[in-house]
Amino acid sequence: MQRLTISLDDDLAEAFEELMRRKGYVNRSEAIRDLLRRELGETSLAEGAARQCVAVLSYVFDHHERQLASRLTDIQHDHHNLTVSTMHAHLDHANCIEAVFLRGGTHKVMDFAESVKAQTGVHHGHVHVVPVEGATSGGYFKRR
Ligand code: NI
Repeated sequence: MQRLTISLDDDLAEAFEELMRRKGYVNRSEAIRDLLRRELGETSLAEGAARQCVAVLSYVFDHHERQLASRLTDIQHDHHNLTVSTMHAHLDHANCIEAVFLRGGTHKVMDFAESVKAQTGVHHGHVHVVPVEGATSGGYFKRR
């Protein structure tokens, strides 16, 4: 564990305190650690350094849409090596929400997510990709 001392302009320090309040952080170190982890993860994904990932794909769809529900199931079966689990909830008479847990090569996972989001009748598609490192060294995630 290393201790860092950082200097911030007053405006930035106040904005940071406000951000912490809004997000519910009670300690600055944890807020800074989360900001750093997110930036490191996004940089790693953007640079293509993270070959493996875990991800959650979520979307809303109308199950009355012609053949959509079975098409979505078919797409998941076609990529059974990527799909770990799917959670489904019936929101109202017509709409369903699904969360699909994915694991595998980052490009494959992202291509799969985009193909689902692009289906006619799929709305509010969003994928949260978490880069995985050190998968071969016993731990799934590098501790940082
Ligand atoms: Ni449903």
